[in-house]
Amino acid sequence: GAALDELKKDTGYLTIISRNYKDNRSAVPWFPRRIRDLDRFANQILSYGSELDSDHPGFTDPEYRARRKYFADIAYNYKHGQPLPRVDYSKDETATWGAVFRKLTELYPTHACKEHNHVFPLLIENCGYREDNIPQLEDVSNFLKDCTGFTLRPVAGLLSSRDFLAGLAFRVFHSTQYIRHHSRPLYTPEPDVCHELLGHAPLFADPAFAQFSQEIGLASLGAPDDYIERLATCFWFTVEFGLCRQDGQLKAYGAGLLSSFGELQYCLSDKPELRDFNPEVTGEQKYPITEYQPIYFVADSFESAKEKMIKFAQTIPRDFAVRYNPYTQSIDLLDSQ
Ligand code: HBI
Ligand code: FE
Repeated sequence: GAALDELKKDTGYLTIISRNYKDNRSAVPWFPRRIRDLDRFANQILSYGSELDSDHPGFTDPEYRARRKYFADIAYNYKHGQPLPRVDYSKDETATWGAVFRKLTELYPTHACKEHNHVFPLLIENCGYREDNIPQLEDVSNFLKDCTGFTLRPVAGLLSSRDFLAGLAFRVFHSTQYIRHHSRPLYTPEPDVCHELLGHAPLFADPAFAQFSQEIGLASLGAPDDYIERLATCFWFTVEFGLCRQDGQLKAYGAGLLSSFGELQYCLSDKPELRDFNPEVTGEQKYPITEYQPIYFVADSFESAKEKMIKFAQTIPRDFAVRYNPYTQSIDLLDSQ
């Protein structure tokens, strides 16, 4: 169609498809084609990390707000290829991490999936995961790169679903670097370094999980808004709140569960409703964001979840297909019909 002709007219990798696709139904929404295109997301933050809501635990703490500004500025200025800035965390910040680390590591042996339990000792050994130390994003990113090619990028605040998912197509995970307010160590209304490093990072070291995550990202590139919504919902019920069955037992693999002492216990109790993961159905499910999930979706394996995601991606209306080229770290476009 016309959109594909537009794509082909572009010389090589420097494609800019359409920035105002909302006014033009046949246009393809812009998406990053090269890994350094992700630098553009830094100034498209929905809410900058230092702007706190009035009910945020750190709202009235000027020191905390200044600290949040410091982290937001690091991320805002970060460019692809640079080392991730190392941060000296304060005594208070490290104590907050310690409280979270101590509680969660009590539960992992019984509640976390086997992949998480396999990787966690490696993070202790290689990346400074300890009760008295907040690991540096740079060390975790380098470790993940060796395992699966995943890397971390600092992010200054909340990205749109479209931008956040696009990063995954390049095996890039946008990570916060600040920590929650010390007044409520087991509560955070937003992602923080505990959520990213205890919840997300371990699974990105697993090859099958990394592939599954990248498939969600690839499916999102140039997809219409209603499909971005479905993919973001699939992301929510897998990468954030997914359960899996392993040796006949239910285990948690979602980062929202692996970083919440309360919900990690609740999700494996008899209270929530369980359904099988299936992108067609899961992608339509409504969910609360401020309370424990009433419904969880269960995957048989990351391999099978990945296969289902690839099949689902083929139902997305796009007149081109995408391939990640790891040699150039860029997206190749293919005629799909
Ligand atoms: N942005 N920085 C950041 N971190 C997230 O975890 C995140 C996001 N934007 C959207 C999002 N998560 C999800 O809710 C899905 O929409 C993908
Ligand atoms: Fe998350």
